[in-house]
Amino acid sequence: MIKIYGPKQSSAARCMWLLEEAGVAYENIHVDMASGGHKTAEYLALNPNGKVPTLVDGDFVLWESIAIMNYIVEKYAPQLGGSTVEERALINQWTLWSVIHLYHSFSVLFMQKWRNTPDNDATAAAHTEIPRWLGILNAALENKTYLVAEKFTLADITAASIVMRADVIGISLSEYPAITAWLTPILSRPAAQKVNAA
Ligand SMILES: N[C@@H](CCC(=O)N[C@@H](CS)C(=O)NCC(=O)O)C(=O)O
Repeated sequence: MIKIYGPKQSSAARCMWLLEEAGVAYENIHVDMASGGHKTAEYLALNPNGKVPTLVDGDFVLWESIAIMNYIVEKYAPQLGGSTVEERALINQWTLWSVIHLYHSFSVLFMQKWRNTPDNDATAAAHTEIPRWLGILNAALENKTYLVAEKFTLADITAASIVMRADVIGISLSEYPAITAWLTPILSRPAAQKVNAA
């Protein structure tokens, strides 16, 4: 059975959400990040970055959440990966954008919670960047139900898995009506509820 290492409150959540959507059985392996479980020799042997998530599928080991999600889509849920070259390219565009820009800025604010001394420059930069990223996402979602090709895809899971944490970092989505109109039904999907509500 597939194993996903990492807590549901981390980037591992989007991999598990996708597995739930795909109807693939998996085991979530607890990694106690508070006590450095992601920095142990045993874990570093799987993922030398000391970050979560990591997927183990039999003898196959894979890290980086987007690589993991692409693997799951290709192997188990091709319907979530787009049906034309253009759809797949746009899905790739939004998944990469989500982790490179959106996740990066969100994670800066997350990390401040754990720092003894806040990094004021990084915090200020994130507060400048996040409205820009959310503005781009909001514009892309105007009059649309989903990000790509008017169907639910990997792109929606990836972007939503990050945006849904806005309240945790004190960011209001009230100025982004197209985002909230998209996010609310997506987070109500049974697969999302199973992972994110826990
Ligand atoms: N690009 C990586 C980012 C992974 C990442 O930053 N994971 C965080 C949790 S959401 C982590 O493990 N942080 C612990 C650390 O950096 O020490 C991915 O998408 O898999």
